[in-house]
Amino acid sequence: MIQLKKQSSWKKIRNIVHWSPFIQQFKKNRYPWIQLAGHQGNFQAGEPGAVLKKYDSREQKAFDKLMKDVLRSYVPEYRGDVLKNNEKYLQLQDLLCEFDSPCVMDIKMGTRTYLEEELEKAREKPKLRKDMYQKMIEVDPSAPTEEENAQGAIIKPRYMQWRDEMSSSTHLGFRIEGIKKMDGASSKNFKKTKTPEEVKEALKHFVGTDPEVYSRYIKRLKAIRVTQESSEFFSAHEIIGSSLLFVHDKSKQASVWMIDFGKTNPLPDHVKVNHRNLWVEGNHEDGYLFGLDNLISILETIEQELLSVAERENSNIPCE
Ligand code: I3P
Repeated sequence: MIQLKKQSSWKKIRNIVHWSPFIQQFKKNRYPWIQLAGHQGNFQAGEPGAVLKKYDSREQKAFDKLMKDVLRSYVPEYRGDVLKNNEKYLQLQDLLCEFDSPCVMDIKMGTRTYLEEELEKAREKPKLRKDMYQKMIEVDPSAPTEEENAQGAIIKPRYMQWRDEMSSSTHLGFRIEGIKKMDGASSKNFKKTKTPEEVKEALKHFVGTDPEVYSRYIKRLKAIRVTQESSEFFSAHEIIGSSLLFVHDKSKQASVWMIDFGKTNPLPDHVKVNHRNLWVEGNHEDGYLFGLDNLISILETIEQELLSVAERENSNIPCE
């Protein structure tokens, strides 16, 4: 493990950062790094061009394998572990540093966001969560059962299943977790963004109206999909709660990476998944590729609509 060197004065200055739930800004706002989803407080500024993510042994193992897999170019580079203030971190490539005022979107992939082992654990030892009950009634006060209302608490799998069902996860195999626009405004208000139409509107809000940016995103997503289909890592893991991070900027640079492997588990020896089949407990299917197929198809629909509008405008045919 690398032990971080004593800080230089430059690093000290750099580390005097402003923390907010979603935005950490330094270098006079020129180098924003945003945590759109996931656990707050999990990240720290790293060496230039790197971020530090709180160590998690499952995620570390996944990154270790990914660095030797065909998917390597589609995930942030893993640069080993570091100790900072007695806390262990994974040092990861900062995906945003090449962009100028980037727009960022986090899309959580899959038809479910809990591992099969979480269900087993909850059955053996059910643990009531007041915070999850609160989060549930904030979105839908009518969602809890009478019993849950009386307890003022729910168990985690119940919350996670409700969350997947309320959003587009269960039906489309992905959901928008957060969006940060160029001006810095960020939103995580997508818990009820569920139908293809609603998702389409949110994607349009994020990408805008330039077909070229859609085309770059679609190209990259297709490259990710074809690589996943041939990846040893991808075929040997249940990939839960993992996201695709979308980044573009005003120069029309646009790219996507796979991130967040804290709930990516090696499959038991005898189990095979294709990431598209329906999940039934025991088959470990995660619906990742089912979601990616849907996501690509929605982006292609938007791109086609924009291209037809442009064509009509160019040929001066009046709109219907
Ligand atoms: C959280 C979200 C996270 C989950 C977290 C939930 O709900 O589902 O994925 O962490 O569980 O609270 P929400 O997005 O509605 O805020 P894990 O994926 O790590 O389980 P937690 O509170 O137990 O960390």
